Amino acid sequence: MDIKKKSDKDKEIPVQDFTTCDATQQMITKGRLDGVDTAFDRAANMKACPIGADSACCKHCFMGPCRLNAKDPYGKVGVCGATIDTIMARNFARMVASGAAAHTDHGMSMLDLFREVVNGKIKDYSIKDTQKLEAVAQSIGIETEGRSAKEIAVELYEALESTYTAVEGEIPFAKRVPPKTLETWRKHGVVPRGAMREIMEIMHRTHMGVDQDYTNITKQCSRTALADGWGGSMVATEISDILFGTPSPVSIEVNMGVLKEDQVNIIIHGHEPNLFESMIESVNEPTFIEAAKAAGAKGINLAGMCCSGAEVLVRHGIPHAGNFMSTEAVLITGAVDIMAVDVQCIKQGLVKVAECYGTPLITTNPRCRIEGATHIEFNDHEPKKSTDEIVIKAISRFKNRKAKVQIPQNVNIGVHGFSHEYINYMLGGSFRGSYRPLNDNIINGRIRGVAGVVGCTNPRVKQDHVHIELVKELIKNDVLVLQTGCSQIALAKAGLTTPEAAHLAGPGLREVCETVGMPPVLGLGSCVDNSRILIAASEMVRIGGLGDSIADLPVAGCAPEYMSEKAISIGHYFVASGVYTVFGVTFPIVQGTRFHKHLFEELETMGFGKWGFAIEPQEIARLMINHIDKKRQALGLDK
Ligand code: XCC
Ligand code: SF4
Repeated sequence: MDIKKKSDKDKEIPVQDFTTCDATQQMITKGRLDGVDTAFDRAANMKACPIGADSACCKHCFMGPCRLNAKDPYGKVGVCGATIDTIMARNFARMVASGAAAHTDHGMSMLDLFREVVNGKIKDYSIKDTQKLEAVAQSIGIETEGRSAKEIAVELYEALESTYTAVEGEIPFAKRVPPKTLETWRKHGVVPRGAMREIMEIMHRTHMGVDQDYTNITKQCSRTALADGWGGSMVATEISDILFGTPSPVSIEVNMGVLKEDQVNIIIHGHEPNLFESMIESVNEPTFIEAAKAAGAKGINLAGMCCSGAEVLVRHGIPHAGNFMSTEAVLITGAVDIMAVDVQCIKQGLVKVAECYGTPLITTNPRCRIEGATHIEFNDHEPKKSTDEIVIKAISRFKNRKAKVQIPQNVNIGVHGFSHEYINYMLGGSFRGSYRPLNDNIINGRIRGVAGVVGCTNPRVKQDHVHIELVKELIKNDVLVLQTGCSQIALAKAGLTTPEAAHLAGPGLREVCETVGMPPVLGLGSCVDNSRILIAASEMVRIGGLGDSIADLPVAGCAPEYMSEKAISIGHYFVASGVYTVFGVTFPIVQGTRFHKHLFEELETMGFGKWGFAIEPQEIARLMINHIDKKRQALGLDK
């Protein structure tokens, strides 16, 4: 085992300051004894660069890099003359481009798979949900009456391909946007064409010496982010539902206690559901179950982490071992017999931790190889080939387990899988349900408004703490909370995704939850499933009584512990769609600048949503609730 020498400078922070997750605390403590450090320790020992944190530097050309002074932002310009506003807007635009690229590329992989399934070249997957296929097709004007699933699917594939490739016009899912919202987008020229075109244009415009008007750059940010939310992410969600099934509520075990000492434990971590779906098949092969037993195990135990986990948690009820800041911690248990990853949010630091405990770390995607990890490429055309090989490796690691195993016994049970279709059904009480009861409950004030609380965990703030305290405060104030991604797992571990958690809600929300039998906190899935929130918002507009556009709704969004560029893209597509969106931790901007004013105030006056920023959960809740109340007032709901 590789023992790390602590230098005097390394501060040993109490684990309670790192995370509120008890299991993760236990494992960081164990890791310290084993000489293993994690991103928590590294964050504590590496101060964030203050200039970068303010986005006050530019390295877009080699006359620089240029550093401006956040304390006197207009005192200086870059060598080329770029102002602080240009520099920050360009940096922001490239974050949006990267985040949008991640989601749209993920969506494109799903679409590639869909194409090969539809044309019969892939047989290991099939169309599982034809009802959803028809609904998605109809939503973009494809005729479904009297046609076979195959005919509809072929046409749907062709239409959705333009989400990526359209050089002009509007992406197909623009047809789902409430008319008034779409009108605002058209007026400002931000309706996206294909994502490839938008991302290419953003990279061009942020090159040295091109777009040097922060408002114009922001427009391209909006257009690109919308190509993510209403484009790539939405395609990822809808196609995954069609291929793997639309989620409906299931009771699920979450937390590190889902690992089993006497079983072969396999963890899948990353984002794209195809790997996981194939792994589910592999671990259920009788021959492998026999082999595991022959190796002395009681069986094979499959669990997910991060968004890969969130995808199958909502579709198949597969247990979830933890969110982003627990991925190193889970390896410290010594109980993980293999961790297989695909793309996004996979810390390079996992290699070292995995090595310490003799856990094979397997990369599977050609787009994501990691030095020191073993690569077993996953291919949609023969998916089982790689997942079978991974299972065999896991069994052999179980047989030869050398690391001392210590599994935290924490397990929490929650109900997840509230696709927007299901919310419709649940509230309407029939398959031809509707959002009418939700709107009615908002209008009559039982529900004050709806909040989306989403996104990552980040070692710069105490893991899960901001998510949990924020959500508690929101529901206490009768705000219904919708969740995705790592945030949803934080609340699941805190026990708030159960119907019983209704007792923590304010009287109005509690009554609604108790009547319907639903939790006050609804888990919708992974981060691409934020598109489900967009659809839910559009439905609320369509049903009526809450204004004509998404910007009129008494709703707000938040990513209180975000860390990724994807979160910036998500945040910006919510803003561009009309939602007030508050981010925590840090915001890459110099406060008090014109670009700051543009994002945090002016966008709203143009008919969009706007950005907000606060670190403390109580303060974030106050901002969100104030906004919800402002919208209620404007709708004349509270006299
Ligand atoms: Fe990654 Fe999606 Fe963030 Fe979690 S929430 S840390 S992006 S896994 Ni999406
Ligand atoms: Fe400096 Fe301008 Fe070059 Fe940026 S583009 S590094 S501000 S000279």
